[in-house]
Amino acid sequence: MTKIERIETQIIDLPTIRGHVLSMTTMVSQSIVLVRVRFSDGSVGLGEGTSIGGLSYGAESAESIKSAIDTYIAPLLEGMDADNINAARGRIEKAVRGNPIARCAVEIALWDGLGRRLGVPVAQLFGGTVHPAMDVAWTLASGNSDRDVAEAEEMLARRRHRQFKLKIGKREVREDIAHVGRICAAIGDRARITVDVNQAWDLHQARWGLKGLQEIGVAMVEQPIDARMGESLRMLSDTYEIAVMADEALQGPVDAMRHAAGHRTDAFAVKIAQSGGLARASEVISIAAAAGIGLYGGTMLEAGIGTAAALQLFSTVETMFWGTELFGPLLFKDEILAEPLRYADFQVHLPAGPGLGVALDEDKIAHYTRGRVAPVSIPVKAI
Ligand code: MUC
Ligand code: MG
Repeated sequence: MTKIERIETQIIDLPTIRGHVLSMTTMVSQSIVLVRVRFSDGSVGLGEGTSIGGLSYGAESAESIKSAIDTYIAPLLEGMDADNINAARGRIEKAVRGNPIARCAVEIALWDGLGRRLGVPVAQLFGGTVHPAMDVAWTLASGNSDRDVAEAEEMLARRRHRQFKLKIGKREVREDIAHVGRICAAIGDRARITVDVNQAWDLHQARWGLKGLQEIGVAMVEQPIDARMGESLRMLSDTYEIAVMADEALQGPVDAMRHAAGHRTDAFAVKIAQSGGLARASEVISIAAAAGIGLYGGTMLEAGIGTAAALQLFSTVETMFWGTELFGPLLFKDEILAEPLRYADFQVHLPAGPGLGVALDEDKIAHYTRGRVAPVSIPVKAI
C-alpha cells in the first residue's frame, strides 16, 4: 500500500502585471500556498491554496492556509492510504471546520498523486474530459476606463479573451455605471461583459446598480450584496432580467443547495477552493445542473497548479453556460510552471499528461518563496 508520508507547504509571493483594483482592496501581488504531498513510493503530488487580497476577500489568508495544513491537516493524513482520497477527505472534514481553501489545497495534491501513480489525468478520475478547451474570461480591473478599453482591445486582437468581467463597487454606483457604460459602448457586441461587485453594495445601491447595468446591456452581475443576504439576493434576481450570480455565498454543497432550493440566483461561480475541494465542487456543479442554474468556472486567482486542478474538473462538466475565468497565471509577472498552460483562440486548454498535467519550474519557486518580507497588498482606504 502506498502511504501518505509527509506534507510540505511554502508561501510563494508573485507580483501582478498591474494593480488589480477590487471593491475591497488593490492587489499588486498574489500569495499562494504550494503543497507537496510526498508518498511512500517516492511519488509527489502538487497542490495549491490561494485566496485574494489577504483577508479582504474571505476568512482565509495564505498564512492561515499554511498554518491550517501544517498544524492540523498534515498530522491527520500522514500514514494513511494514499490511494483512498475519500477516506482522507472524511478524516479532514471531521477534524477541520471551515478552512475550505486549505482542505482543497491538500486534496488537489492527493488527486495529482493518484493520477500520476495510475498514469491518468485527474479529469479521468472524475469520469473523463468532455471539453478539452473552455472559453476563458479576463478581468478588467485597472481602475481606469480608458486603460480597461485598451486592455480589452488588446485581448480581442490577440484572440485571448472575448468575455470581460469588470470589477466594480469601489466607487459611487453612478460612477461605476458610467465606467461600465464606456466599456460596453467601446466593445459593443464583440464580447460579453459581466461585472463583479464582491459584496460591496447595500440593497438600495444594488437596486440602482442592477437597473443601470441592465439598461446598458451587461449580461450578468456577480455577488452584488453581502454573501449572507440570501433572501435579498433572491429579490434582486426576481426583479431584474440581468442574470445574478452567487460567488462568495457559495462555500460548498450545503450553500449551493440552499441557494438552489430558495431560487436565490440564476448562476453559480463554482470555485474548487471555496467549495472545499474538487469532490465537493463537483457536488456543487451537480446541484446547479439539477436546478437549472447556469455554471461559471470561477477562480481565486490561483497560479498554475490551482488553475490546472480547476481545469481538470471543469473539463468533465457537460455545460458551463457562462464559461470560465481560469486566467490566474496570466495576471502574474512570472510563470511558475515548467510549461505554461495554453491560452489560445479565446480558450484555455487542458494540459496533457497524468495527474494535473503540469510541473513546477523549481528555480522560479525558489526565487518567489517568501522570506522575511511580508506580501504587498494595499488596503483601499490607504490609497
Ligand atoms: C472573484 O471575486 O470572483 C476572480 C476574477 C478576479 O479578477 O477576481 C476573482 C475573484
Ligand atoms: Mg467573484
